[in-house]
Amino acid sequence: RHKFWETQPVGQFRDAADTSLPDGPIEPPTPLSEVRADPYPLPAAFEWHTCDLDDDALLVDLYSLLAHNYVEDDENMFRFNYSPAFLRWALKPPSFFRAWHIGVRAKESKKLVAFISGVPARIRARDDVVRMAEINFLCVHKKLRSKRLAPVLIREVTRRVHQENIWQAAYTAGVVLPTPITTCRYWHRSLNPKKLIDVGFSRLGPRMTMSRTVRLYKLPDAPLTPGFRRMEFRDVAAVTRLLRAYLAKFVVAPDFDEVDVEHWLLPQEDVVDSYLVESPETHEVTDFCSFYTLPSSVLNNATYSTLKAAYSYYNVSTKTPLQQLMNDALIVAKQKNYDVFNALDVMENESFLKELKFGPGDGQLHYYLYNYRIRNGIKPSELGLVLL
Ligand code: NHW
Ligand code: EN5
Repeated sequence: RHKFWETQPVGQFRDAADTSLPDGPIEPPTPLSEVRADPYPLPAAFEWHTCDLDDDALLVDLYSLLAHNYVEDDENMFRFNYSPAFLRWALKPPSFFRAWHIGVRAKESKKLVAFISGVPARIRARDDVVRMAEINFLCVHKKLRSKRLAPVLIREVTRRVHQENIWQAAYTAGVVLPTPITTCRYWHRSLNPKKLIDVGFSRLGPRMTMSRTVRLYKLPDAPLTPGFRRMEFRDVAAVTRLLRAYLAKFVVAPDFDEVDVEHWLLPQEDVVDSYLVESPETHEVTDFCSFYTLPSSVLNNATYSTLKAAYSYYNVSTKTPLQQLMNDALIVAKQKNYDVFNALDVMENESFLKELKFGPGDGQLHYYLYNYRIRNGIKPSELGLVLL
């Protein structure tokens, strides 16, 4: 059934019933001297190209490959449209490896036709903090599909990760592979319902008119919580403390330090946004919320070409109720002209989704670990990890 995945150190569907297998690495590391020294062979017309994301021309080539060939919804109405600035942010975190930004070009035209990437991360699974690669942006040009190029890209990124003495990885996909540690659902909160309906992202509910729908999703003009403000550089230490304490509650979560928080959570216009509540009395930072910006191209619509979507990222509440905090996040997203606010049912998100008028989407997101077994998997609410 899975000619490639059957050969890989991942939980196999046939082992699902075997409770004797322990949590942790599926196979031990091999000596670095035994890691294959040269790249896997590609079909003759293609060559590997390690990408330099500081090169604006390369970045635009990667942006275009993804803008035309990356993930679509099941009815091919929308396609993710990660911005160049977002890609640079996502692929150049602290201590990133340039060798993990792997392109495939046509030898003759030098056109970029496929890509896969990894970035380093420390991810905790139960009590075990593991150095991993987060694998993302696997893409093969539409004209080169179903030729078994994806397994070559995956083997090549695996080889380059192994060269750094890293033996585990985390990744997500909309498709089912052997074997998810958990399966999450996307939820969507309309901010601009008229546009969402016009482009076919959502539908007018039964017995609903457009004006009733617009009223249903109306939000206040400004955040309601006293002390709610945008995160600044001076907040990095306080946010790191809040986030570390919170993420400790989940079975699988990143192990963020201040350097990570500065990169992943300090606001960058139209890339990532973070807000916090600073107590007006004590000036203590008590709550935190964040979202990243990922527009989608609208395919085949005469009026609109893009949907501006915010995706819930990491949120921590210790004093302001999570629902109130997320309502303020919706308000700032609306102020900033986002059309929709998306969230997964991870962490404690279930506690506010229905109350804040999110509705379930038609997409799922499966989470995977490579070469790390978690017996029986976990629930979405036990997952403290959001990948971009
Ligand atoms: S998920 C988004 C993936 N990208 C897209 O969906 C974009 C649109 N689609 C495409 O570009 C986020 C192509 O359809 C792709 C497949 C390239 C997806 N993950 O070349 P063939 C990520 O980026 C398997 C993993 O003929 P294709 C996460 C499939 O099951 N495997 O197909 C990436 C089959 O294997 P099987 C996937 O359609 C994580 C084989 O590929 C997959 O031309 C990567 C068929 O290959 C997917 N999303 O190209 C794994 N989709 O065994 C990282 C299909 O079933 C693992 N396949 O026969 C860890 C590595 C690091 C380890 C370090 C220790
Ligand atoms: C990520 N790093 O399917 C890796 N999106 O629900 C790739 N549906 O936007 C992961 N089909 O439900 C890929 N509107 C997995 C996601 C791929 C993209 C995808 C789904 C997620 C999505 C929308 C549009 C569906 C269009 C037709 C959807 C309903 C919204 C409605 C709003 C009002 C309240 C009820 C729900």
